[in-house]
Amino acid sequence: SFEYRFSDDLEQTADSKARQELWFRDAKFGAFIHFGVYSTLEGEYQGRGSDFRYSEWIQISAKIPAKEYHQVAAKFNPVEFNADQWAKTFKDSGIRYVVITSKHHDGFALFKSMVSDYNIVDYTPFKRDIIKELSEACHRQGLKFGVYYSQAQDWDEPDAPYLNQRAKLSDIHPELPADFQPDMDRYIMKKSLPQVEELVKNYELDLIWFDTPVGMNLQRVKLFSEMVRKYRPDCLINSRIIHSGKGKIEAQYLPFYDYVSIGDKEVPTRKLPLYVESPDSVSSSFGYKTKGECYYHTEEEMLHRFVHTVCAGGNALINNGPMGSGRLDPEAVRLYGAIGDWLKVNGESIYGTVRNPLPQRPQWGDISASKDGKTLYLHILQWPESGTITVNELPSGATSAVYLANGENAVFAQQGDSLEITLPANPLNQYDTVVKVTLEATAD
Ligand code: FUL
Repeated sequence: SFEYRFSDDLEQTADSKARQELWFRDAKFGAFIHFGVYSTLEGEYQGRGSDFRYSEWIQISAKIPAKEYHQVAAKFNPVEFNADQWAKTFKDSGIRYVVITSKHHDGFALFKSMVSDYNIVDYTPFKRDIIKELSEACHRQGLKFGVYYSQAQDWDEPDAPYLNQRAKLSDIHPELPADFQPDMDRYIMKKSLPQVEELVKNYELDLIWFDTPVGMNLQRVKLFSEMVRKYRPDCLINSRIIHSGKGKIEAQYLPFYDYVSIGDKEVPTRKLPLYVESPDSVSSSFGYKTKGECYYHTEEEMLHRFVHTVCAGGNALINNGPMGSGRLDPEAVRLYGAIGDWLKVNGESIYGTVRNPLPQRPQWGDISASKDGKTLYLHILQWPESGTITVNELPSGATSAVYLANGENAVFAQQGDSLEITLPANPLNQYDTVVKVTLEATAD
């Protein structure tokens, strides 16, 4: 059913609208990357922690004291990391932008930082700046590049807000005095704001992806947003600078970010007041996970989630978790490849499209449309036993219907504002057969 999760009457401010650059709206397909110290643990530490679905949370799920986690970090050596090969793999799969964890909640930075030596260059035998190499490689491939940065949660810093139920602050920092009083502003001024400054100054960012805004308020949001705008005015900012991904969007914060990241692995099913991106993943985790429960989507599920997201008017930022060695997860590469193969034939029904302009989502699949509203792309996701599909409440008559898979005309008949297409016996694509319907007049 079509539900509006966010209040429907919100107006975008002119300011935020101006920054929602076309590249982002047209791109539709992004690669999210969760990579860090946790990638080497694969979801388990000394027999603990694998019951939690996100492997990047291992420090909390296995209650690893910061001192011990540092020892794991000091051995992080992803020698198989190859930025050009990563970027090429993404590009070949039809991906248009990349967002990688520059610092996740564990506090470890994948870039050279003068602010804290707890970073890949200063703290590990690897010594190479992964963010720099990947930014350059992505831009060489014509991909947009962004970083995830956990601005509020930082388990390495006792001053950062700490709300985790699986481990107490004293499990992670047993050295703290019993009367320790955390001071979030001290953490922000000492580490997270200066690191964001380093990122926006040094890495040619097209996008910054904040996350888990515990303790954030208007004053803190302003600090981060203004820092980004000052050095990189065209760099897009996501809503998790203040909004967790669930619940109402508050108008007072709209000037400080550019688009909405909805909940983890949530597929949007309705219209939203701002441009939307869905943070999805090829598996039930974001970081690479082999221990405990972890499932991967099938190719069909992955492609259907992607298509529904685009037809609801959003981008799919689909995550892969590279292995601790620096190699991409072959399962992720395979799933990206399946989407990529489909996009090679059906890409015009995705890139640069807008959401389904009709009042309903059909039973057999979903609908995307060209910007001028004159072309509808019918995505047949469930091949109907009846051998026909119907589209109702069309704004005008159809002049042609063509299968993108083979360029052949589809057999169609019209009655009133309904269009019926008689399908061949078998799907032309096993996951999504697309019919391109051209209308006489614009839908609005
Ligand atoms: C969440 C984080 O806590 C997860 O680890 C992951 O990064 C996801 C995309 O956002 O809120």
